[in-house]
Amino acid sequence: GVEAGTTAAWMARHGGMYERATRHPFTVSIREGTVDLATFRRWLGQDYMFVKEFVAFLASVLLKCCRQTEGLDMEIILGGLTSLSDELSWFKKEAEKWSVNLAEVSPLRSNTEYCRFLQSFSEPEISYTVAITTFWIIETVYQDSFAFCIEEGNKTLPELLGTCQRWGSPEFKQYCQSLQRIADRCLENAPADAVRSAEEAFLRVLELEIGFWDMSSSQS
Ligand code: HMH
Repeated sequence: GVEAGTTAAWMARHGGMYERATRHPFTVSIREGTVDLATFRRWLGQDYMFVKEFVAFLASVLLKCCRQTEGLDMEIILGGLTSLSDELSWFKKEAEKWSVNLAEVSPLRSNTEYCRFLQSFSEPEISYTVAITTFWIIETVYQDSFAFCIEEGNKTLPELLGTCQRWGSPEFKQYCQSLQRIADRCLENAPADAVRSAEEAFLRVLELEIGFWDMSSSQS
């Protein structure tokens, strides 16, 4: 199963970093019902910008998939693109609900840094293995973070439950697990240097996710 793979070994080896990304004070404050709503609005505007760049990233993952592998991966990635399309509509609706003017949002530094990292995947030299592993961990950080906000004992505000369910739902978890199986299969068959690059990208994502949460919750 999923548990025996390379990605699970990384999550164990880098457990501290993974925990910092998925149990960040910002998302924990959502779960505790103490989140500052100005902070939530800032996250919403910044994440909308991020997701637009994430679409372009996923297009590059899809392209590498088509060039490098056979099998059912393509359908799962296409499903991912469809769900990002829904996500963009969701952001627009949610922004209206929270009176966030998306046209006026400009990216903060950590967001720009993360987007630059995503853009680097358009280079054909970056392998499908590294790209799909990166995609998996990006989605998984959100899945794990927001699932915690709707787990037993949460005091999440009712008006934030929709956001948490978007990424915290059992369906989204299953989707992340199917990405994990693809990543593990690729990693099993990849040369050692590709595995090393994928692990570096995994750690870089955790770092960038922590920076993204920090950026959203900092008062400056
Ligand atoms: C910063 N990471 C960030 N935003 C997202 N929307 C996701 C991951 C997952 O979709």
